[in-house]
Amino acid sequence: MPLKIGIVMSVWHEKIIQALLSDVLCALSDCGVKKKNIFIKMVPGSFELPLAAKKMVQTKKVDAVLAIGCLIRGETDHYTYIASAVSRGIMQVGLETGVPVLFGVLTCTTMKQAKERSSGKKALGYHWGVAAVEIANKKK
Ligand code: DLZ
Repeated sequence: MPLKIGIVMSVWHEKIIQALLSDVLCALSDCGVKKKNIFIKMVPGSFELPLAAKKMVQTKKVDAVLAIGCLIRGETDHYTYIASAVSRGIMQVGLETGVPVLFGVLTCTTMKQAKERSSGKKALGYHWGVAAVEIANKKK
């Protein structure tokens, strides 16, 4: 059976997210995952990623889900609450469902850091795509 990969992604910091997604899709293609087996769902912000990941597992029967988001620290504690809730939530979905959910959420202090990690030498999207396929294959 071919691998089915779910992607849930936030619309906050859209350019960063699109750059990450582009590299993820490139990696999935290089790993032989067909477009028809990639399911993408957008959510308003990173806080909504865990629930979207859970729904993706339940409705699309995917072999792995990659949650993509970008959090940038602001002046208040808001970032800390969201980053903590999202990381725990994503892990919890994986533990509850048995389907791997990968943490593709940038947690940055500045926009410069986010740009560096979404495109260029330090970009993480391609790595996340390959990791999704590796862990999905292990699960199978
Ligand atoms: C509200 C908010 C803020 C301030 N910053 C970010 C961010 O940097 N990255 C992100 O993905 N989402 C942010 N959000 C939105 C929250 O994740 C969430 O969508 C709202 O609090 C509604 O639940």
